[in-house]
Amino acid sequence: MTLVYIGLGSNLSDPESQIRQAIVHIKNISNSSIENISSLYFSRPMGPQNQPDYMNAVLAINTQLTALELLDQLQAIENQAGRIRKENRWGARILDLDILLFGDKVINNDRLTIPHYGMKSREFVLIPLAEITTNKLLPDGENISTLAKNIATNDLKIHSQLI
Ligand code: A4P
Ligand code: MG
Repeated sequence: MTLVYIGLGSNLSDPESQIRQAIVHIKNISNSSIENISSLYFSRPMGPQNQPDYMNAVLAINTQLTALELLDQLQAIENQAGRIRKENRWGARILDLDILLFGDKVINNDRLTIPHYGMKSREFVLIPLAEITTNKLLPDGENISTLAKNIATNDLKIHSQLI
């Protein structure tokens, strides 16, 4: 079993219900179980500002899948939500599911970069992640709670509870 952290984000087509629906689908992934779910957060867009605000959350699962098998499952859930992949970097999206951490593995291949390349600079990842972890270290030794405490909140707010 590997403890995995997944970041969820949405800013189109009723973001709150996209995230709630995604959690239902993640619950149904084989050989995996949900261990913890952060609050649902309201966040300001990173990247182009001419896009709606986001909803973000982080959840923890225990899985027997490999990282690539899990990525396939998460991309199927994104596609099922109607996600259309566009060229524009950091643009609006119905549903984004990112693998933040996969145990304490460091993975770099053509389909996966783990830890997620942007997680240390994103308040909408670090703050929900810190909510559901205690004194957890990244593979490079940095402490998630410390990173979360020191990052600018950029208006990040708890919107509601997911459990
Ligand atoms: N990939 C590599 N590593 C991973 C990983 N750890 N987890 C590959 C998931 N996928 C990973 O993904 C492109 C490819 O990345 C995948 O095929 C997979 O093999 P994608 O989901 O199509 O692309 P993306 O998510 O649009 O990538 P991009 O443009 O880097 O977006 P980001 O960095 O995810 O940022 N503002 C707020 N407030 N909240 C947000 O959630 N999100 C973004 C998107 C922009 N602004 C935001 C938010
Ligand atoms: Mg993504």
